[in-house]
Amino acid sequence: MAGLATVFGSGAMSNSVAEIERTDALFVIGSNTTENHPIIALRMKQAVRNGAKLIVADPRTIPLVKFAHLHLRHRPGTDITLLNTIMHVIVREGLEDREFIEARTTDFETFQKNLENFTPEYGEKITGVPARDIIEAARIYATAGRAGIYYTMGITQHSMGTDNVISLANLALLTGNIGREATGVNPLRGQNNVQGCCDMGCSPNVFPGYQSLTDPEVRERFEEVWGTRLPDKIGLTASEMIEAMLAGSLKGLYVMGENPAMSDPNTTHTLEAFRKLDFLVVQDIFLTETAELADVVLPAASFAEKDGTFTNSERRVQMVRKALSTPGRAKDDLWILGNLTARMGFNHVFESIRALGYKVPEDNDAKQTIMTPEQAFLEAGLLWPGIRGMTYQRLKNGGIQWPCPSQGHPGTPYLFRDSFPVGRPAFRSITPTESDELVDSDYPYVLTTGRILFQYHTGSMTRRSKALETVAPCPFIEINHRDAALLEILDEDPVTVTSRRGTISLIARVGDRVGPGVVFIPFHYREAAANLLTNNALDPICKIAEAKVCAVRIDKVGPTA
Ligand SMILES: Nc1nc2c(c(=O)[nH]1)N[C@H]1C(S)=C(S)[C@@H](COP(=O)(O)OP(=O)(O)OC[C@H]3O[C@@H](n4cnc5c(=O)[nH]c(N)nc54)[C@H](O)[C@@H]3O)O[C@H]1N2
Ligand SMILES: Nc1nc2c(c(=O)[nH]1)N[C@H]1C(S)=C(S)[C@@H](COP(=O)(O)OP(=O)(O)OC[C@H]3O[C@@H](n4cnc5c(=O)[nH]c(N)nc54)[C@H](O)[C@@H]3O)O[C@H]1N2
Ligand SMILES: [Mo]
Repeated sequence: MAGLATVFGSGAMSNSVAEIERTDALFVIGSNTTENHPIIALRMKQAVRNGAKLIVADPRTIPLVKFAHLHLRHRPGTDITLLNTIMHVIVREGLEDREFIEARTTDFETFQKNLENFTPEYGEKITGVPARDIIEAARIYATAGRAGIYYTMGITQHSMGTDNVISLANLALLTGNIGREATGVNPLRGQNNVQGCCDMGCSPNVFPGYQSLTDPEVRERFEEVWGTRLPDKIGLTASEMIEAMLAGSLKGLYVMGENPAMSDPNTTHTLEAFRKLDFLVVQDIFLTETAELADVVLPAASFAEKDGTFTNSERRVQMVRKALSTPGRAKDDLWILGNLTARMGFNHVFESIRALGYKVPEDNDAKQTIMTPEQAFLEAGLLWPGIRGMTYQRLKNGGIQWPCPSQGHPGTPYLFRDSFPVGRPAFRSITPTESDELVDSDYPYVLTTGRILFQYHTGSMTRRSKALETVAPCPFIEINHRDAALLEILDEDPVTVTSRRGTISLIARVGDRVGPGVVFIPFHYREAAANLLTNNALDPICKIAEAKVCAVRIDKVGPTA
């Protein structure tokens, strides 16, 4: 059975951002789009103005809810039950797309059978969403001509994150909402070039272009062009590296453009792992909390200070051009890596350039020791047909969406029109599992963490901006007014929040943004770092940490009434 996860393996949107305006129904789940993808949110609002129906499934009343026909405010960690229940209703009411199911999928019968117990009443009991709303959501999504799913970290950052994503794929396949314009399964990516990083093989199991490093033929091709032997064993994910550092099997680490000392869950555990390293290099544009721990810090250039390409959520490769000169002794990332590998005596650069048909200077030391961004891009195209048809010349006239296999190819706005890379994907029955840490009498609140509009992650960049600090200067916890009343906490009161892993102090924001029993803290603020509280339990398949659910206690600071 071809795994559904590999259907959407690149992590990119199946469809394009511009298509959002032409959908008939939008299902936004676990994505605070207005705050975290404001430009995409504008398209969603336009879709609603054009007559589309918007369903938001989120434990918090996020700003997008104002535009929604339906808000499913489920309990954090109950997405699978919610989705299975929606699919139960679709099948019960005969709203599934039989033609699509027969032509393009397999294993529907077993799948359908396994949905039988997920009645709306059962769904309500587990998720807290009224049964009638679940029924309405099923009808809106399944009867729309074109329906798109948009999801982000509310879906993935769970110990069952992979199963959550597979459930969304099931939903799209069930209704034939994939492989057509303005439909699809669309993860809105996070960092500005995270898609480009994945495309270029920044995952432990693949080379550039999602080509498996355990496939000997693939490996041979890369070895030939790169002129070196390559490992045939899958490496560690970033989250697994922490455990390997603690175990002493990983002794050296090179961190580039990441600040794990603040962004990884369970900070105390993370810092303990970092202290065990023999050697740490950090390459960043600022001196971060992680850089403070490093043996060597390599100052890098920011996006505005270099040439190259960035790839966005919709697989669009776009050129960036150097607009500012680099401050101090900072150098761009490619320059640093090129020089580092050159000093290690490695000149694969010239092997691959030769393979591209470039004339390689005889005295390559003197003439050119490192690759230019354009050469690196050409080399990537040599090894990955998905971008082979793109050149800097073409990209100068605007971005192009992969796959773009040849010079005359216009690029691909949406995927899977005629087929899936895995052939006919199988429906996969997903049994709900519980979050790793559940509430109890000692830690009675579910903490979910995330972002706000005015700050970016660990704040290494945004907290240097006076304007942003004026608008969003300090950490806070969102708490429902009913819980606040029980705890005798008023809006703006200082509180402490404690989990099994740590304690932080911050102010309370009392209201109705979260439901009773749930609290939210943004993870941007080092003075009350949310990751001191979070759980480092991992999804067993993709190894993402459960940043979206852990159990906490809240205490009022100062004299109680
Ligand atoms: N301003 C700003 N924009 C950003 C970023 C930033 O730091 N600041 N970061 C960028 C990056 S790298 C990323 S990955 C994206 C992240 O973008 P988002 O995923 O939109 O951001 P989050 O705030 O992490 O959480 C998303 C939503 O998940 C909901 N949620 C919590 N628990 C659950 C659950 O169990 N189920 C469901 N369905 N929903 C749940 C939260 O209430 C929240 O509304 O944003 C990108 N954009
Ligand atoms: N509790 C909790 N924790 C989370 C999450 C959550 O929702 N809740 N979300 C998780 C997610 S989705 C993400 S993406 C991570 C983000 O976690 P990180 O990636 O660790 O956070 P950032 O603060 O974005 O760090 C990026 C660093 O890159 C540097 N940088 C910027 N541009 C360049 C460049 O061109 N070159 C180099 N070398 N460096 C550069 C910045 O200065 C910054 O220090 O956090 C994760 N952690
Ligand atoms: Mo992210």
